[in-house]
Amino acid sequence: MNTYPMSFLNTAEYDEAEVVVLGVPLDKTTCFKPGTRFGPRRIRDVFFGLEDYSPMNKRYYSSLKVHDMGDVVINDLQSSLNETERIVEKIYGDGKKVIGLGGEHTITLPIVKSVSKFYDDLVVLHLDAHFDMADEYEGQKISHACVMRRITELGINVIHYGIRSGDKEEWEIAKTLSFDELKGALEGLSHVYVSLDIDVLDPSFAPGTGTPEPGGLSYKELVEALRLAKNVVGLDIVEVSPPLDCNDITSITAARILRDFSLYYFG
Ligand SMILES: [Mn+2]
Repeated sequence: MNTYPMSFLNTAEYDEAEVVVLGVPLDKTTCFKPGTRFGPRRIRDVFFGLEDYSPMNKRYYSSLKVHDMGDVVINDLQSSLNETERIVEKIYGDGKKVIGLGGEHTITLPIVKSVSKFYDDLVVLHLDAHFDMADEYEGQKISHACVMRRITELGINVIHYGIRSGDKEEWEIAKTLSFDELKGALEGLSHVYVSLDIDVLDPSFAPGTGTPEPGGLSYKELVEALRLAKNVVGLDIVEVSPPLDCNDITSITAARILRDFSLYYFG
């Protein structure tokens, strides 16, 4: 682990924390423009500029016990994923919840694998511009473009929202919901994992990402969708790419979601 003792996300020691932030700066299967390896670090840095107080929750972030564990050490793809899976399993075994910071979207696979060992009725809410439902991508089964397909194969139900890009086959095997359909689909679920690819936002709201797609959600629309999820037991925010960003808009947006939804989901 690479730890960040001065992280502004940190409000508690590990033992007393309810929530653990884990950076996974994996940036290996990114196809178009790399840079997500810098995501966790930049999100931590810009978090400093946010108010501690969250008006949406009428609470201070610092009232939540959050431990920033630092980043998973990245080696080759498979050992990095194995290490992520091992650490996340330990965190849930200790009775805590995880907020994962990417890194590329592939990191959701080991996180969800471990979380699903603790909740056998886990459902994934996937917010993204892309389905990530390809069977393989550039000859790889383990890729950001296949991550939701691999999760589905674990027997875990995935709800897609905000999707506007994918291969014909992906549109045939999966569907993206309207806001009202999402409302219905999330009703009555007892354990939800939220996986947020920042490119679900319109590129005008989140330019700093490797595969921007026009026609995305506004920030307010994203917040409305995120608020529909109840009984959330884990969250990741992925695909923030600081080298491609403009005025830190995308990192600040990710930091703001982290502040408001760590409180909303786990507070
Ligand atoms: Mn995407």
